[in-house]
Amino acid sequence: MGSFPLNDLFLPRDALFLGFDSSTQSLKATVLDSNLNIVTSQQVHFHSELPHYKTQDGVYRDPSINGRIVSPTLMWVEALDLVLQKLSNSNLDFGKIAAVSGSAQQHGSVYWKNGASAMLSSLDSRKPLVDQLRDAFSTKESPVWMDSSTTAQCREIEKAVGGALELSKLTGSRGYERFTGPQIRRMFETQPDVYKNTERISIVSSFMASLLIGAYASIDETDGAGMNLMDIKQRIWSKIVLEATAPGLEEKLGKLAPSHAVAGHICSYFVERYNFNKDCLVIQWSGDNPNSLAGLTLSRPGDLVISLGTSDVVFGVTKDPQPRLEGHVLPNPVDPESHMVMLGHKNGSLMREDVRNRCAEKSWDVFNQFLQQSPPLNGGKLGFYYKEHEIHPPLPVGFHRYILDNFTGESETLEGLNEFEVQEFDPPSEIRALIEGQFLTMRAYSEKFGMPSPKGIIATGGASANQNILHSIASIFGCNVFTVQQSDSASLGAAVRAAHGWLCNKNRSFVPITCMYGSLEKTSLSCKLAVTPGDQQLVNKYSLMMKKRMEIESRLVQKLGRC
Ligand code: ADP
Ligand code: XUL
Repeated sequence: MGSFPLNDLFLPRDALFLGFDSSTQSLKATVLDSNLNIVTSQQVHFHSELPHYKTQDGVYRDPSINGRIVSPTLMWVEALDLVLQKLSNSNLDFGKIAAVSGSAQQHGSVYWKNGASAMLSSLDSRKPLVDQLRDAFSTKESPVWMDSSTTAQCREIEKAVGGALELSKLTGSRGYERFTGPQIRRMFETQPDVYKNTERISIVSSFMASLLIGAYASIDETDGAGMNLMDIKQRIWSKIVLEATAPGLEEKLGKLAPSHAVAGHICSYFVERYNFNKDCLVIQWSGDNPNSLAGLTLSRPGDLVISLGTSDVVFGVTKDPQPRLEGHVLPNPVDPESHMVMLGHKNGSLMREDVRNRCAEKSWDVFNQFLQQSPPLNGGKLGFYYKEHEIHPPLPVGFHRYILDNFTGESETLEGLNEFEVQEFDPPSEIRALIEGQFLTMRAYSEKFGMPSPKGIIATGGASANQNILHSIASIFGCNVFTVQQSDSASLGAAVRAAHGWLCNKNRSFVPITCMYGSLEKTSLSCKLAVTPGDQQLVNKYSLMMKKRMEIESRLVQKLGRC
């Protein structure tokens, strides 16, 4: 465990640790005490509480450019003051906060205009941030993870480095449309003046940290792995990929930093406006999925996390990462010895909301009643539902419904199992086809990516509040499903990382995160069993259905696929 003075490694008794999550639909904040128990939490929902930005669920979908999806950068700035104001109204003693960190939606990028660092370093605490940073960006619209307009750039970058697998071996992922490198290349190609007028490119995590320290924060090595730009082995920018992406890029990106490092002290704006202590540390921010991993104390080998936020994501930890054509390898933000393996699906909660609104009177209760009414395996009804271009599988917007002829799930092979396409299902079948489809696909891709058959799954994110969805996950993956006290594990994990970064700083070198835990059951990080898998026969039947689904999917990809 290293040679550090264990006796000194305690979090100060009355210290607090603040974690944010700047996600697609909201900015959330969670405060932990030094026993890692939640003291308070707050959030700002972009769509309803900042309506003047006119976003739909936090984003703009550009009707004139296929797949272009952006968010207004200033909305994130305004949300920061608003959530701090809410925390202040709840009588939080900001003076006790020893360290702050944060999570952010991964991959999204912010373009700071030439001269913006001067604005950032001279913030006046009497005026809101948003009024002082209106002119700080060379484009007001930040491309976000939902964007899929960069297929050409992905292929160009892959080609320049020797192919998709080569890019994956170098950076942890092949070229993905939402990753920041292809996004930057597209900016350089389609808006060269914006690129030229940019002195610094942040990703959403380093952007929010920059606001807090009043200077440009480094990109952390974990979120940096979501850019298709970082050499995953050496954790430095990869020269060959930088060159394949855009000229003069290294200078605009700044340096990388480990996730546990201090980004800086909180700047005077926050000290004067909210009474933060001037010694409060800002620990490097990271991506929402990596920080969820920190908040969920994923330690048992073979456990997986399924995050059900705007996106559906599955991830786990490995000591032996093998970058492939599908999925992502990222550094583990709380353990330099291991990596995180991750797979994302774009059509998560917003797709479920669409089907709920169309088939279930816009009510989760009705949605759940229909899910209970329809039998597991759905009488052989299978659906593919994409309201956005999907990542896994690479299929465009569209819905496809099939019925498997006389499907019982009893046979061992796919022989003689035929399907026919239909135009619609009744509402209960539609809802079950959506839910089973989402998690059969997730299981199939996680197996393809070499993730182990999970011994247990921790479910998190907004939709993990739904027991019926968790039931389907347990039956399809064939294991227990656990939940945590707070479905927002990203801001919780950020607060944990704030405490961990504070300890590492005190120790002057990395400290294993387990040193902080004590008895996990007594903290807000403990998991509880939510559902069990049911009978093994059903799991086997789902395995057969999954194989059939993948066969149909591969035909769909051949016919309609983008990659
Ligand atoms: P993000 O962090 O990506 O902004 P969240 O983790 O906050 O997203 O999750 C928000 C989503 O949670 C909403 O879009 C909503 O569809 C989903 N959600 C909330 N409650 C339920 C529920 N009871 N059943 C299913 N989904 C739910
Ligand atoms: C992960 C991804 C999404 C965003 C959503 O690769 O694109 O999960 O992080 O916040």
